[in-house]
Amino acid sequence: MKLIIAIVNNEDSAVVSAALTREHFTVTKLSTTGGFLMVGNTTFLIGAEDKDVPRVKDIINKFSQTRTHNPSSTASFGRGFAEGAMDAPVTVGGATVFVLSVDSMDKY
Ligand code: 2BA
Repeated sequence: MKLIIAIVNNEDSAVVSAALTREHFTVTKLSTTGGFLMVGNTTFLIGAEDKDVPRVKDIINKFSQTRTHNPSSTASFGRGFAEGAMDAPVTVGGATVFVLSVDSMDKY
């Protein structure tokens, strides 16, 4: 079994969530914040059988768009801003996906 951790743009999170649940994957959504831009994003936790990992990744990839973050359009107070790195537009995403091996999963 694997634990998939996927960091998704907030604007894509609803459609990603809907697509995953429609295909009977179970997901947990966390409200998170990127450390560089200090802009909100969504982190999905998805427990999945090894054989299903490619399908989960395909769905996330299909519904996650790459966007350009214009620093002047949003208040940003992160490290990048502090270092004066926020003058130029920043390309964000699609999604950032980690796949971790799971020793066990129990429900009590
Ligand atoms: P943020 O940390 O807010 O980063 C937003 C975007 O800023 C990144 O897009 C990247 O293009 C740029 N960026 C991030 N750190 C940078 C740095 N130290 N120097 C220059 N540019 C930098 P993405 O790579 O698509 O990442 C989107 C979000 O995914 C990140 O938001 C963060 O929340 C998460 N993420 C990405 N890579 C990660 C990693 N290795 N570990 C943990 N979280 C990660």
